[in-house]
Amino acid sequence: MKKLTIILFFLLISFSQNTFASNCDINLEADGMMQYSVKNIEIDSSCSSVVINLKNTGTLDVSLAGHNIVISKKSDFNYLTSIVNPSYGIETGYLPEDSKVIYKTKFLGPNETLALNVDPKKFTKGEEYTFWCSFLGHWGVMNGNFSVK
Ligand SMILES: [Cu+2]
Repeated sequence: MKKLTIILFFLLISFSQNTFASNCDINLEADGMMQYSVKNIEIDSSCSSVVINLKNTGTLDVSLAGHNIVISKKSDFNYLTSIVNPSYGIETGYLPEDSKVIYKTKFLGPNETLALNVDPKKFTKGEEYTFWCSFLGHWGVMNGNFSVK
């Protein structure tokens, strides 16, 4: 009986860890049709950090159709898209340093991946955020809702 209790205890522990991980570990794909695989990202404020794993599943070279992820307030989206400029380069996501950018990554080419570490404490519950791709011509369709619960 004691053995069974111990086994059940470890099953419970591993189950709760799996449940926890799914909230703190998000897989996001960006494809050749300028689509993200996920349109809504809700992170859990109980995660000490959240990892967003981004993969470009498209086939076009990064200079023709790179994909990345930028996270900002929805209310800053129009301003930030207006300052996108390729002269800033692939590594910067065509964006300068700006306090309205909460997170941004470089552009990925075909089959490239990256892991973005996100601190839930940088976000306010109830505020509307958006994640989007800052490649020219992409953010009109490549965007989704981002929130913290
Ligand atoms: Cu893109």
